[in-house]
Amino acid sequence: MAYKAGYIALVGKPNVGKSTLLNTIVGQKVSIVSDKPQTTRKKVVGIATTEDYQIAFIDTPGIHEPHTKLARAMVDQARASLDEVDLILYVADGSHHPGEIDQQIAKLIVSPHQKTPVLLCLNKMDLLKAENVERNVSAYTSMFGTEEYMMTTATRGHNVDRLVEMLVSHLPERAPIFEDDEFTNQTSRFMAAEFVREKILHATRQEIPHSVAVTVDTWEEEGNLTRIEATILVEKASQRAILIGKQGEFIKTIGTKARTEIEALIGTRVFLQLHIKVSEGWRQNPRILHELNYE
Ligand SMILES: Nc1nc2c(ncn2[C@@H]2O[C@H](COP(=O)(O)OP(=O)(O)OP(=O)(O)O)[C@@H](O)[C@H]2O)c(=O)[nH]1
Ligand SMILES: [Mg+2]
Repeated sequence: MAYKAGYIALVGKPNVGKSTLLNTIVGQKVSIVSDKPQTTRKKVVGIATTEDYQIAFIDTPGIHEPHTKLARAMVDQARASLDEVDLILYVADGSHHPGEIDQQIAKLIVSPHQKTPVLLCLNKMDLLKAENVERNVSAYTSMFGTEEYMMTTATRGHNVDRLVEMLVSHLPERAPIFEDDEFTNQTSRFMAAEFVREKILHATRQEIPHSVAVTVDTWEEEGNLTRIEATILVEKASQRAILIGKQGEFIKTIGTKARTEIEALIGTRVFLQLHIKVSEGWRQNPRILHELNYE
């Protein structure tokens, strides 16, 4: 059989499991995951290669109602991906009936101007009550105008292989686009910053997750040691105090957890130094968003 390859955009609401699905299929953590909505901020390319196919997935920020310049940039990133791909996989929380935002996204991707085929992944099947299966499946399939769907539990890898089979059957015959050992297009620097941000998302609640950005300022390789200095940007002095914690314990724990993952990623020992900077309203500041590459 001829080789199949192509780009697939993962689109959906925040927190439905797009990044979890991507990491499971690629077999590596290429996109950070948390229970906080709007975890993914920039589109991420994750590549899955086998002897029969290669899929370059574009993981996009969840589409929602944008209230800040950062959020608007995130929604634009997701929208812009639609034209660049061979297929769109709409990922939904299948345990919930579709709502207003699903309806709005459906209008966006099932319009006459939009020619890319749409397939459905109804995730979080583990949370789906048996009596709601038919009702939810028919609501999503009719809303997105497709009978091609798969129910999955991304966290347990359940049905993910069948989902991939469904996707591959719709891909064009094409030679591989990327090298077979490439699993992402992101730089190690960017992934390191994301790992730090993920540890902060996991350890904090309320407004902090949305107020945080991370930049890598220096990256020096000395033999088997990589020295990394990164800055955590927050919006208020009170958030800075929370992140530092009693006697600096909080930030220390974040650093240790992130360092372990960065070491696994780049394969050297890592010395990670974290700084915290208060920058009021950075999410509305075009200059800072530009510096963070969020536009
Ligand atoms: N119960 C259950 N939880 C899941 C499943 N898939 C993902 N999750 C959880 O849902 C939360 C959100 O997962 P993400 O992969 O970050 O979701 P996302 O769609 O990428 O979210 P954004 O980046 O914010 O748009 C995490 O806590 C995951 O562990 C699933 O199949 N079942
Ligand atoms: Mg995500």
